[in-house]
Amino acid sequence: MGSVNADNPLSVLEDALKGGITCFQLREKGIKALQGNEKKAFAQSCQRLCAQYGVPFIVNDDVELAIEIKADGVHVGQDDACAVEVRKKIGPTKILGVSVHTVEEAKAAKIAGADYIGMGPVYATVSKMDAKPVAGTKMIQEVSGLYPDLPIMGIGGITATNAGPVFQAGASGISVISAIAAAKDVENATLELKGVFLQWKGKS
Ligand code: TZP
Ligand code: MG
Repeated sequence: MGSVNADNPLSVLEDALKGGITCFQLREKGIKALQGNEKKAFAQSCQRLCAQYGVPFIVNDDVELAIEIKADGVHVGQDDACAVEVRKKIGPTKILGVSVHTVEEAKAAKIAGADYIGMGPVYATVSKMDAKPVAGTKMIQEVSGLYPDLPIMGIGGITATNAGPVFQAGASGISVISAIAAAKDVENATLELKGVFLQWKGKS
């Protein structure tokens, strides 16, 4: 997570759940990433916590793990497994998220059966080393105009202070790492982000 809270990720997750996150995605990446059974055990700990709060638990990249532990869904990027194949593997009811950067990719994700698309990085990010160049909100605006029924999650450098334009461009939600995971008070930081979300989307 590249955060001051990285030593205790489960307590970060629990505080974020208390603060009101509505979805959690496990991104186990980097040189210290857990593998094999350790990764599975950690994933299941996160999954149990999410279940206690009634929050969907999604696995990034690792389709097989998601299927094995009966996660609520999977998120894949353009360089990961093909979204059409992932949809076939996980069946019609699990959540499928796909990262996209262009209108064409958004269209393909929709056709593949994506439940939502992730778009970014909206702003500069310190959490993804191989992130694409900063995209701003223009592409979100374009894609939300073309596919108004396809939920868009803005991602990349989003905070409570700069989230407004992301919603204004048509995003249904925001995905964050550092604004929550690196916060001194994780629950409060989450509440603050939730407040911005509710201001724009007006639901709980
Ligand atoms: N994809 C695009 S930017 C990003 C990902 C996974 C990282 C988002 O992290 P942060 O800390 O919210 O910028
Ligand atoms: Mg990926």
